[in-house]
Amino acid sequence: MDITQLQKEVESFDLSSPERRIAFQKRFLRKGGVLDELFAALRTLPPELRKEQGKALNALRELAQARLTQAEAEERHLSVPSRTPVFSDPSFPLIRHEAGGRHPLSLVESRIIYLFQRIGYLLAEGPEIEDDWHNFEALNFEPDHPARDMQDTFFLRPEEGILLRTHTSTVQVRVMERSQPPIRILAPGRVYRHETVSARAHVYFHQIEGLCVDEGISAADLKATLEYFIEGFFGANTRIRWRASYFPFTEMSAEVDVGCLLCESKGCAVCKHTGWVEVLGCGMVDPAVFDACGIDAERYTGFAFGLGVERLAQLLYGIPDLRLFGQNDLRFLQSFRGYGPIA
Ligand code: 2NM
Repeated sequence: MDITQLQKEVESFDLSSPERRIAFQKRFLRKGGVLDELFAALRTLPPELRKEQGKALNALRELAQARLTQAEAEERHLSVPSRTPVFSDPSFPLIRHEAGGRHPLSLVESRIIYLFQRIGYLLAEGPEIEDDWHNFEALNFEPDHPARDMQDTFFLRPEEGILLRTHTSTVQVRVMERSQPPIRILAPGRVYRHETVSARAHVYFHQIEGLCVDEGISAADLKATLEYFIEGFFGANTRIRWRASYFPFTEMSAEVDVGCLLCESKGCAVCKHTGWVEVLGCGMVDPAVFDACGIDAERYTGFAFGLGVERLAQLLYGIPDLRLFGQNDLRFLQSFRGYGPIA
């Protein structure tokens, strides 16, 4: 039987009804059809013809199957998928689906939290609108401490001492009020200060404070914990400098500087030509704070620390102006696109 003739027949066969399609299947695709016979006859051919004839028969069978599939799809009002877009208006503006990114403050916050969660710290949260007791009194601020002034703190209801928290130590106070040691917590959040907005200061910023309280906690624990953190955050070879300091809520207070990352301590605007930048404050919690919060200061000791998220982000990414964090300028934000949850 002539294959070219059969191909023409396959191509022109009327497939418009189910009956016609069954007839088509019987003639070409089923056992006992022409193709089946021709395949069987291959064995009788001389080997040099067998290969070519086999190929031609396979192609014909595929063609028959494709026509049948197409006809059945059309019957169900489904077209066989084509490469032509359903919506094709060449004048229509291209719709770009761009991946978003995380805000640099969120990246830095995650990185800090990750490092402390690894050594057993739990997260704690509290309100941004606070009272004088949690923000100042319990933290051992003297009645006439300058931070308590309207000049430095946003009071919402001055006569009742209702204010916007100036640090997240308020959260630590709330945790100590309602629980007993061992306590190991991290309190991230937004805080407010009455400042003139500039490249270096803002009316709000983000802090992470930590607190560790148990029997026998010493300044050695404080030092080891914070050096672990700084090496994890900035890298193992970061230069670290400890300085004595003062805070109302700690007795033995210290600040930690790292060798300026931006100028490699050669001197620049960020380190004010000293080669060092301050990254955190810390100390051993004053027993007066434990007394105020209902923790037995005879039995327990603890350390606390506070760090500024904007400040660490500035150092890590070399950001020159604090105001960039709050302006949602896409040119700034897009430079962090694609950074993972822990940068
Ligand atoms: C700092 C520096 C030193 C601090 C103290 C406390 C509390 F509530 F336990 F007393 N929370 N955070 C602390 C200590 C914060 O920030 C620069």
